[in-house]
Amino acid sequence: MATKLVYVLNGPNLNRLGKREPEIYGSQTLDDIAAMLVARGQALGCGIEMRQSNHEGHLVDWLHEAQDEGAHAVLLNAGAYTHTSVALLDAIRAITVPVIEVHLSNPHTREDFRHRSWVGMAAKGTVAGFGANSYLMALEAAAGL
Ligand code: DHK
Repeated sequence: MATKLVYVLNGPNLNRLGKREPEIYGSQTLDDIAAMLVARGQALGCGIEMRQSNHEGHLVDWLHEAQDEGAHAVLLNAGAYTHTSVALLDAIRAITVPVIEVHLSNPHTREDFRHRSWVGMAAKGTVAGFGANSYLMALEAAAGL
């Protein structure tokens, strides 16, 4: 089975997972999630390229890179940039690789300012509210695209 390359891009503050508001985001670290994704990816025939940055432009650059590297799909948890970044919306529209929006929490049950998602306006779909499992569910969906 040919390996499908899946970029998993994580935005601001997600490097603090495990320590950051665990009642909202859970106790698993981003490294824990990466390990889960790599293991599930092996079963699904997907190679995982895991990245995190607190800087918006890095996420834009990595979306372009995913296209240039021939990625099969991108999982994107843009953190708070989800709710603010027209640049990310434009970057998703600038590539043809399908992007799946991922969130640990369910932003729609939280503050009003989290209800708008610029990422979601261009994403293929969204998985939110299942903690670290949101990433695994999104990977299953990506593998099936
Ligand atoms: C992560 C964040 O950092 C927040 O800014 C989003 C998202 C929700 C998450 O649930 O993974 O509002």
